[in-house]
Amino acid sequence: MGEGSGPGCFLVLEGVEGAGKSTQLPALAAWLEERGHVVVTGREPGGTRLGESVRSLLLDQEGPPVCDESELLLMLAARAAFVREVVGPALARGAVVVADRFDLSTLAYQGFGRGLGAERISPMIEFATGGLRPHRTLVLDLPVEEGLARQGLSGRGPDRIEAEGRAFLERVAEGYRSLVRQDPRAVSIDARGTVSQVQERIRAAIQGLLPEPPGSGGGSTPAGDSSGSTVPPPASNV
Ligand code: Z5A
Repeated sequence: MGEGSGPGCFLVLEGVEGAGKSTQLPALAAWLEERGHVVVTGREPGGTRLGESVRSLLLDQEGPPVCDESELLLMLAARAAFVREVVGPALARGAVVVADRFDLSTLAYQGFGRGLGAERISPMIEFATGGLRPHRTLVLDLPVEEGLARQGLSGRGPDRIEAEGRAFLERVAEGYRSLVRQDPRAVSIDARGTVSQVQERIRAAIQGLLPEPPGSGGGSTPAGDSSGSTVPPPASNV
């Protein structure tokens, strides 16, 4: 999967709760479409029927008890489906894929947050993704406290993982910082400031990475749609 990921470009937004991923993703997708790219978006866990079922199972506070190991395996089951049903086919036809979370979430939340160990779970992630990695991971960096305050203002209650509390989220945040230091494809984006300031930083961080948009103009492609244009390849993935 890694070598044969196709001519598209795979971008991922990451970060702690409330960092602004879900706010920034549609704005980024719209900007890419305006520039003529075919854009496919998705979230993790989710993005496929299996993934959305796993999402409800894992995040619903009323759901069954889930031990840390089951949580990891379910996240990876969802990822395996997302890669094969959505990301891989979209990249093969030259789309720009923008995902809300991917492999760094597992390393940060399960590896660092749950303490399962990033090195120990890395080969499992690689098995689930078939070696597919994003061309760029944009880690929205916001102090945990600020993210929680934003979440509080949004009025949405915490999901099962968010309910783990402050110490857990601090381990996750520290995990992200450590992962960015080690991963040349990951960049830290200052997520403080206004929505448009953060969007500008994200756009700047993907400059030079995007393929030429198809000459006939772009447009969004729903996840899983097998139509779409082919564009020249960006830097090879994996
Ligand atoms: N998880 C995992 O453990 N392992 C894995 O492998 C994967 C995931 C893939 C998924 O939840 C959960 O699964 C997540 C990690 C775990 N759980 N936790 N905890 P999710 O990704 O769907 O939910 P989330 O990370 O908690 O997303 P979120 O809470 O929606 O945060 P966000 O998308 O980064 O933030 P937002 O919704 O865009 O913004 C939050 C609020 O702030 C909202 O009211 C905005 O209007 C506001 N906002 C956004 N930007 C700004 C700025 N710049 N200024 C002021 N206010 C802003």
